[in-house]
Amino acid sequence: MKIGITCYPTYGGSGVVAAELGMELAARGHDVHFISYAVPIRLNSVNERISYHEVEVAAYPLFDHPPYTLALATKMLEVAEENSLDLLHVHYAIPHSVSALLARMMAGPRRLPFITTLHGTDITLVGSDRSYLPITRFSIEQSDGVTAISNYLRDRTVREFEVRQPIEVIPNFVNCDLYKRTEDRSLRNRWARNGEPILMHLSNFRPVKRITDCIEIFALVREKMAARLIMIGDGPDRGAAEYLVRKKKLSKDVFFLGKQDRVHEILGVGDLFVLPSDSESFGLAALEAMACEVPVIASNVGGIPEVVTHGVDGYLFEPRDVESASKYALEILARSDRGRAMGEMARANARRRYCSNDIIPRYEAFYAKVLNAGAPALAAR
Ligand code: GMT
Repeated sequence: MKIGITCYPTYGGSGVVAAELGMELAARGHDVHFISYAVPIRLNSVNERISYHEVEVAAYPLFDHPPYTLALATKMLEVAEENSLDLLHVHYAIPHSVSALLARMMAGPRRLPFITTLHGTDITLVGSDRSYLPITRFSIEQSDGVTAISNYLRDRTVREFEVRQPIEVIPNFVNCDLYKRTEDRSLRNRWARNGEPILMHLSNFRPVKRITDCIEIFALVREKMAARLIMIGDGPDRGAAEYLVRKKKLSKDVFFLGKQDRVHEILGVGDLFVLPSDSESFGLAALEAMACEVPVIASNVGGIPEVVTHGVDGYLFEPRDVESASKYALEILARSDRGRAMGEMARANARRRYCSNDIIPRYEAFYAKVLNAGAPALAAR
């Protein structure tokens, strides 16, 4: 198949999923065309089946807000025509599915179906802003196929948007051959020379992630035992988190690594992953940690309970309850055999339910279903 993929290319789970999906599809023999304003994060594979098409938005003094949605629609059509794309697959509804809808309309008799994958804040935050709701609902309903990355997100979309369109749940996935325990001790020694346990967090540091709670949880753990905290990523709340680290005199124990490309290697030395978000439709970073045999403590919100099983491969706590979170952290870290056993369960569960080898064929099957559904209409033309 020839597939056009659009996503937010900068830091964020939906861009990661789109990039990983494109690379996996290319490895399975499909031609993948990324259409976006920057090269998607983690798109690091050089492959003749992967192309990148940059969307440039013309600046003009009249445009206080350059019309990206229109530039994207134009580029989608251009790429589709030049490369005979079979379909477009957009990640994050706003505004990508509106652009795809315009591209499909402009394509005229040449059929250009599009699939929208819902990721989370496109529905839970942005989509619920009343001003965006009608157009989000319209573009979802106009999609030739819609997927959501968790049951929670599917149910919430149906409930709040009252969409009639069926939504198929195709969960996020992890490449279990790439994401695994890092045996190289030198990487671990970089941060924990004396064998201190390592807590980790990975996100885009937006307010919804509550990264200052990671610091609060770590501070409570640190009162009881030696430990290190590694913060991977960047975003608006980094300054507040760094300030809190200084205030609590933890600068020697907490490392802010910024945005990283090879997160699989870093996660692979962790002993505990911390995800205290206020809201999370899936929690891809938690899954990636689990594949690396890292148990997770996370807030009991959204789609997280579909990924992390309380008491088996991690623990769940009420959002903002840093006291309970720190108790769970200590329970895992104070007994390394318990932590290891939970880590092994975490990898086993990640492999069993979310391995890319099993999930990518579900996207392929969904593409085929959408293409076949359109075939009679095309034949009738
Ligand atoms: O976390 C964010 O705000 C970024 C957002 C995105 O779309 O880039 O992440 C969402 O999609 C991820 C990938 O599917 C999910 O793992 C995250 O749970 C989801 N974030 C939220 O729902 C807050």
